[in-house]
Amino acid sequence: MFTKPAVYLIFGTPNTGQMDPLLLLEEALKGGISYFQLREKGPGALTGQPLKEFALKCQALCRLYHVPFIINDHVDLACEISADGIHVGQEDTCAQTVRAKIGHKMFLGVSVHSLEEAEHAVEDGADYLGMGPIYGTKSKPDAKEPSGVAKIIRVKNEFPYIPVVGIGGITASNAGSVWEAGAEGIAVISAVTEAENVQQEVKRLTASYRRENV
Ligand code: 3NM
Repeated sequence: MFTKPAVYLIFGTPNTGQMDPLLLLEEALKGGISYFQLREKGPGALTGQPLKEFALKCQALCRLYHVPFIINDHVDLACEISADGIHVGQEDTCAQTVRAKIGHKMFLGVSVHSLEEAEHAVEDGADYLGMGPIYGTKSKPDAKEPSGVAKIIRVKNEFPYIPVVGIGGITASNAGSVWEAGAEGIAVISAVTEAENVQQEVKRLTASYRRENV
């Protein structure tokens, strides 16, 4: 997994403003995203049956484009609908518990903010790490202080084989240093959800790896 350069899109219905979230997802899939994570959090987030129905629609779209579908935090839902992966943060269900529950049927991503958290996540069986926030972000009100790419470099030094995805305030214009730090992927919310042209923005994010302008 995580063939470089991976462009990993994250959103939930509270992130998509006026735009129909399924339309947004389809545009992003057409643009060539590598992964999609449904992160249904914050004011107005769907829960229960409406969340399940929405997740199933996202999953169906991702399958059409052969893009892995990952669910943030809702471990039971992810198991029930057989998502491709689960992503947990430090405040969510503990990674070790999730790994024990899902075995190796699904992949497991863990958000980390320090080398120590990365060490624990690897011990707990994470398949990849989300490391952030790299830059300032307005998409996560309780985000920690941005720390640039230094921590990615440290984690890649210690764990060269675990894929790392940078997150937090990443755009096509500032992604270059995240790739240079050794990240396999860049994870974004607002760069895509707030783009005027979603397909084009995904292409720009992908091209940032080769420092190309598209
Ligand atoms: N997790 P945007 S930062 C979901 O640091 C999330 O773990 C973060 O959104 C972390 O691309 C973040 O709009 C928000 O900045 C990313």
